[in-house]
Amino acid sequence: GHRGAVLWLTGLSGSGKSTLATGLEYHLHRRGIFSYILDGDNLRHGLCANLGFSAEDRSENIRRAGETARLMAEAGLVVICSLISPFRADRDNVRKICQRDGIPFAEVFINAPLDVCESRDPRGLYKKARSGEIKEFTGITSPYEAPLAPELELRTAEHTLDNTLLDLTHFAVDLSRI
Ligand code: GGZ
Repeated sequence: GHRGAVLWLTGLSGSGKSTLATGLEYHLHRRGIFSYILDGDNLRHGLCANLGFSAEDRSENIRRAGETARLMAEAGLVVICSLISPFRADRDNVRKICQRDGIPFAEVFINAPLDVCESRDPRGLYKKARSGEIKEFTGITSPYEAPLAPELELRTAEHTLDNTLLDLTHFAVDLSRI
């Protein structure tokens, strides 16, 4: 068996959060651990559909994702949150919300240099941010506050996906171990 927990993946667009979240879900499932992914891009089509990318809206986005994660973790799931979550104060707030209820919480810094993320540019968003077509884009025209003391840091530009995924999976298994 395992207990509910919240893994909070934070990092730039293109840093590898969604890829790692999907891979982690697969590996946890193979070990009989029930998980669920809360992805920023996904939530913004439903629960957070009325939110944009101003600092205020991002904070509210993180608050809603965090409260949802807490509820799902209370139900026993390992919740994998994949959001840029650029502000320290917002991430600290989610940590408090979870820890207040005795839910294991871990901030996981998906760390890749901006130039690497920008060269990946899977959806062409960095290009649009550079041309001014997208405003307030994280890393270009909106800040990203890197975690100061994350429980785990993964440097995705320096390691293979398989190795990073193994590290993340072992960490998640430990966090949810009863
Ligand atoms: C950052 C943006 C923006 C702006 C659209 N800034 O990498 P993606 O494309 O596929 O996923 C990103 C997603 C970010 O949503 P989050 O909810 O994770 O952001 S936050 O935690 O800051 O609230 C990105 C896309 O939306 N996207 N416009 N201006 N990312």
